[in-house]
Amino acid sequence: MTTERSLVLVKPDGFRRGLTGEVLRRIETKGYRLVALNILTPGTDLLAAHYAEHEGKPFYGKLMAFMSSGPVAAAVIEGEQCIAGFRSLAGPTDPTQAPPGSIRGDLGRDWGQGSVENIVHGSDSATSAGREIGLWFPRL
Ligand code: D4T
Repeated sequence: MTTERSLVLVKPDGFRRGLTGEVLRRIETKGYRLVALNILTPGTDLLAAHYAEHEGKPFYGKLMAFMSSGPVAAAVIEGEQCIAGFRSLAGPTDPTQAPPGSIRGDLGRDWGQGSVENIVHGSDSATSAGREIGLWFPRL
């Protein structure tokens, strides 16, 4: 087993609705360790780097507008298989389809805004985690 780190974001919808503590509670209750925490409103450069793989896609503009609409809570979490483990806690991308019990299923919904507001982001691979932690926590 190798200890992994993952980047978790409580997105602007989750932060605005006061759900940061609930998300962190689920992470800690699962048994993962919090390594770093920061509250910030991400700028365009950081978001463009974070979402580089989505540039040019039809939802890119709305995604960028949503993600820069207010503060996010960025966290680095740690634990064996925490990348897959947190993706499982979060549930699938679409909060309407995400099952009850998952963060997106319990806390998220479609607000009719045209952008997917789904409470959290979690890195999807070890490569992404390394890249994303470097972007959001350059001094870590
Ligand atoms: P993130 O990266 O935010 O954890 O989300 P996912 O890993 O679950 O989903 P993703 O990378 O496919 O999408 C990134 C981000 O874009 C939004 N999105 C996605 C959107 O607004 N419209 C869409 O059609 C899709 C596919 C939601 C998450």
